[in-house]
Amino acid sequence: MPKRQSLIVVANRLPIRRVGSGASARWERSPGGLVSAMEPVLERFGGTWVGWSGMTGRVPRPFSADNVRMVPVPISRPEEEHFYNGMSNRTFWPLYHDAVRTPEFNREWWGAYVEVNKRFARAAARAARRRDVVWIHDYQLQLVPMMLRELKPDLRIGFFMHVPFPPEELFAWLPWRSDILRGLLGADLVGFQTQAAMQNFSRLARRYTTATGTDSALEFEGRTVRSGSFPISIDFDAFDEMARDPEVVRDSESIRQRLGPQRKVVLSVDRLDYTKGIEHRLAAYADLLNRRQIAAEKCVLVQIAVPTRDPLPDYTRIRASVEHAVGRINGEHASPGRVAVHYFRRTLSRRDLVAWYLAADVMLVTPLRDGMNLVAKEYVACRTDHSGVLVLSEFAGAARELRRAVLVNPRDLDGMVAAINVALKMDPDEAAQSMSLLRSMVRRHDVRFWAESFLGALTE
Ligand code: ADQ
Repeated sequence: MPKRQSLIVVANRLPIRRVGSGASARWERSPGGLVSAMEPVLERFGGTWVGWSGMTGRVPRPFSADNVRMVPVPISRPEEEHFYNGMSNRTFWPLYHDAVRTPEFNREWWGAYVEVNKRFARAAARAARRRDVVWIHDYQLQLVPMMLRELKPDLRIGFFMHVPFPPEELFAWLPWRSDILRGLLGADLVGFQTQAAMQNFSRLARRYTTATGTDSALEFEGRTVRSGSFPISIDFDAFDEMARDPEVVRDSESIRQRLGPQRKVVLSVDRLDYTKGIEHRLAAYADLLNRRQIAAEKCVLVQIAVPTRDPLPDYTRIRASVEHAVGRINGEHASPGRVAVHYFRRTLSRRDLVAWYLAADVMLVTPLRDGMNLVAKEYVACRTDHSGVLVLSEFAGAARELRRAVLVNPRDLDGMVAAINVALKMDPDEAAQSMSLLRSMVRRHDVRFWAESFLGALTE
């Protein structure tokens, strides 16, 4: 990116969050893939981050933290309900994930979505100087590109969609489909995780707006809008290095000791979200135990789940259903001091997460649909000795790149059972060969590569 321009990141959430209260209140880096992805870019170029603080009370004035200027955008309590819990999480999230839950369409939510997107666009316009580069992120802010262009036509505007972009059969359900496409077409470059998502977008734009052109370059209202696939990734070196830290290695050995040193360890790590296929995975594991293809004495499944979007009914239901399934499996297969499935509902530190990745012989990443899935890449980066087998859903964006994983259709119970069996019994040399190829793939295409490819394409 040329030196004179600075970068403005616009995302639903700021990369920091307020913790503690009263005199001890302070800002802390918030966890998550987007923050890790953008951190190295902003550190290098400096810049501004426009986002919501996650609180609905009074909003702090813009301030600086770690070479980044933070611009908090206010969101009221009713807007949190309509824009965030409603339109973002009960309309777009399920619709863009193959409608695995029925999306709800509500005019009031839409009204709040338009208002909040306007506020983000105005905040970005105020923060940007002539010809700055603005990078807008994700499904909560799809109207911002065009709103911002109308306020400041001289900016370079990029948009990246972290979640899938659905085919016409699903997208056409949306009462505001043309508005969303027009919003996205305000960008100079629209990036997606996969080629398929990019093609869905371009076809829909030609069908529901006046755009013409090819999948990668559309003509719209006298401008060229490019689109492309830019698979997001992780900071490979940071995970690799942490996995070699002697203390982390000791922690992982201690985990294995406590689980039973002779047992194979099968691990899953997800947000407790209905798109992640946790129930299907537990059903497959239960089937293996019921049919005595594995025994709880020899093998243990560990499911680590981060609480997420707690007040929403679909999330309360998935939690109850996962907890019911875990209880049922343990009721039938646990023995004193030895459970068949461990379930931890909590957020772990990066170090603890890496210790778990190191402890796992088999990693099950089996979402029903996922834009990319960073957990799969993190596991690979932590397997410094090239051991371990990744079982990966065909419906995660990551499956386009991680072709040497054991690929599986999470809805195919027999296929899941077979895949877990293959992973548990894989010859160590074959596993090492696959892991080595997976590692070089993620090492080459790390998060810096992702950010630089996108920004390079945006500013060329
Ligand atoms: P998510 O749906 O959140 O991201 P994912 O890509 O797997 O899914 O990222 C989850 C992140 O949370 C990972 O970095 C993981 O380490 C972390 N995490 C998971 N469980 C944890 C736990 N118990 N404790 C601590 N950390 C935990 C969305 C899209 C994805 C896309 C990303 C980035 O849904 O498809 O890959 O954005 O674009």
